[in-house]
Amino acid sequence: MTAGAVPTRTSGPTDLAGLRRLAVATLDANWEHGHTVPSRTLYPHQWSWDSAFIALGWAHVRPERAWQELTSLFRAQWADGRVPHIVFNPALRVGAYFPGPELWRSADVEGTPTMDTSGLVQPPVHALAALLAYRRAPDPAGLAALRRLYPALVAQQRYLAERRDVAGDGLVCVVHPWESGLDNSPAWDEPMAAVDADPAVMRAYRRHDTAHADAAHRPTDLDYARYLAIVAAYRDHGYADRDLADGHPFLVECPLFNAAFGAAEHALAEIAALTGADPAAHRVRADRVTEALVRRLYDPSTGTFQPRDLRTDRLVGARTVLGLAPLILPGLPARHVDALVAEARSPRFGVARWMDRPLPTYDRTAPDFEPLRYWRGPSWLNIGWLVRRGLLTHGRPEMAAGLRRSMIDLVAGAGCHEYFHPDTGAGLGSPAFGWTAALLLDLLAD
Ligand code: 9WN
Repeated sequence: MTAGAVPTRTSGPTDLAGLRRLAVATLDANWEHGHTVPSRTLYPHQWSWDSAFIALGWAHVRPERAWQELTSLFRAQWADGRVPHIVFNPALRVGAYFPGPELWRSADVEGTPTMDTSGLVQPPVHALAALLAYRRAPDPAGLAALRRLYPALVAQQRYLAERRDVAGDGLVCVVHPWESGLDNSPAWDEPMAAVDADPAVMRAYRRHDTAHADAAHRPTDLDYARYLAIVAAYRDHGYADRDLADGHPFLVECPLFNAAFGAAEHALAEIAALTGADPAAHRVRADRVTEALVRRLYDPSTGTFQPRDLRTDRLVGARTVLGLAPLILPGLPARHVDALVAEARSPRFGVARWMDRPLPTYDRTAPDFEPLRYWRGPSWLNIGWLVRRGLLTHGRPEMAAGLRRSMIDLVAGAGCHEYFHPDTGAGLGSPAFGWTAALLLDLLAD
């Protein structure tokens, strides 16, 4: 089936079988010889954390594709263990996405794979996705795939622990907002304000995203000028990670990224147990990450987790949904769980047994809340999925059920959109988005 043949919505909110068909058709239409594109128009290559969520979706309908998805991503892993955030499809024309391989120049770096990639990473949700995919489809082929993936997943964690612990505090530092996955979140406004860049440089480039999505729903030209300046700084040091603290323009410890980093160790412990390896060291590391998150990123004055800007050594002020992500850690102390549950319930995020509006990505009471602009307000299914998982982990089934219902209603009302208006539920961004379809399948199966 072609992308154009996929219906964008179903006949009604209670048509669960129709929703499932829509999700499967969306994934099928985005399947591309061994991996799934997030979107045929906006993101026609392979993206790292998208592939993890998408693999979990495939596990419900075609488990062999779940394993192909993760295997193809890890084929692009660098010798140092990093899993690049974009793996470029060589069959696509130059300019199919901006910034393309000509900006990243991965082939100039030693230890990179034969295919072109970016040099950044994304939240390491892959071990968790692999474990959950196996639980959804626990057959011998899945177990064999887990066994094959395990060393690569361990190397991914080792890269982050050894090369990205810039502050030496046990947490991973992201070197670009794109690494957070929530590119233009208000969480990055303070650290980004210090990045020197002129929006006029964008006149020399053709942005691909604004040809396919409303510019008012996307990051600004000033954001992009800064994104490019940070990429150039990292690339021109050979993506080497040495001396980052001495001058790299963006260095931030993100609560969601580090929650995923810790959750990956928990998942690896279970994968190790399933495949006959030793889980003990993973459990120790998971506990250490949890302890470091609490010590370094929890802000008792707001009762939530905040990113730390390593260039000022201060927590950023904006209260975003990133702060709720540590709920996915089973070892989070009860006091911090209670604080995050209160934050989730507050008018800022509105999670409840019966939700009147979907979960936003930013404090909806903030004066600079933007309901249409990407990660500055709109609702995204991957974030809701993670928060729901956290609520279930800590025994809050009613809030988790409310969140699940609200996410299903979003897709029932608007289709498998990339993101949704946090008041009206209107679909925004790409209309046939991979992880929305995949995570909907996962939610429907519960
Ligand atoms: C840059 C693919 C990716 C997601 C990110 C999302 C968006 C890219 C972009 O799309 O980022 O990596 O061009 O805006 O922010 O989370 O992985 O879906």
